[in-house]
Amino acid sequence: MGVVNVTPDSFSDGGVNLDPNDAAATARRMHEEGAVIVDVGGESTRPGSQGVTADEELRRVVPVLERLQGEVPVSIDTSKAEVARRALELGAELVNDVTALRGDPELAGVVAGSGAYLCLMHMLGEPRTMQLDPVYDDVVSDVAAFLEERLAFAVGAGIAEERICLDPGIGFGKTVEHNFELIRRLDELTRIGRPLVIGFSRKSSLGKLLGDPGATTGSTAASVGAAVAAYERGATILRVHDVREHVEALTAAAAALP
Ligand code: HH2
Repeated sequence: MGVVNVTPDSFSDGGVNLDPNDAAATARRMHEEGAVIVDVGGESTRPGSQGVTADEELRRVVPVLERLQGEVPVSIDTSKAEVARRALELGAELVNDVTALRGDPELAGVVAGSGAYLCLMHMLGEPRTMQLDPVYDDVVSDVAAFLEERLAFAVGAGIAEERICLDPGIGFGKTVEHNFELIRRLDELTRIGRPLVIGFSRKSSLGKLLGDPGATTGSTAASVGAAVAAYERGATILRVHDVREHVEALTAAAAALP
C-alpha cells in the first residue's frame, strides 16, 4: 500500500503532494512500482496534529480521486463518513480509519452500505496527545483485545468480516519499545484471523532506534527492515512511502521464505 498524503503537514511527505496533479502522478508511479493500492489521505494524524474539517479534507482529496478513477486502486485514509462516502462514489475500494469506527458514528453505515473493504487501526488516545507517556498492561494483548472488539463492532454494524483488515497502529500512542514489541509478537495478532496492515514506514521510532532521541522521521532503509520483519511475522499489507524499495525487498524476502 503506497501512501499519498494530500496535506501541508504530514510528518514525512507534508506539502509534497498538495497539488492534485502531483498527488495523482505520485499515485500512478507507486502503482507502476508495484503498489497494489494507494492510500490517499487529506488529514495528518502525526503526533500533536489538530485535525481538519470535512470540507477541507474533501477539497484536498476529491481532485486527486477524480484523476485516479478507474486507473489506480485507491484506499481513502479518513475517519469521516462524508469524506468516505464521496471517495467511495469516486471509486475508492477500501476505507482506512485510524479511529477504528470510533470517530464518526455514521462511518460504519457508509462502509456497510457500500460493500467496501475496511481497515480498523488501534490508537491509544488521539493524535493531539497520544505520544504523551502511553501506558499499557501488556501492549500486545491490549491491542489484540481492542482489535477483536472493534472487529466484532464492525461485523455487528453489517460490514462483512471477510472485508476487514486490522492494524496495530505503529506510532499511535506507543513508545519505540511498544512498536517493536508489536512486530516481535505479531503472531498474537495474526491469530485473530484477519489480514494485518503494518505502517512502520518513516516513523520516528526508526530514527530513535538509530540513536536520535529527537527524531521525527526514520530512514527508508530502516523502514524496509521493519517491513520485512513484519512480513516474515505474518503482516499482509505494508503501508509505505517508498514503494520501489519495499517491493524489491519484500520480493526477495518472499523468495527466501520456507
Ligand atoms: N499511519 C499514518 C496514517 N494512517 N493508517 C494505517 N492503517 N496505519 C498506519 O500506520 C497509519 C495510517 C501516519 O503516517 P502518514 O500518513 O505518513 O502521516 P500523517 O498522518 O502525518 O499524514
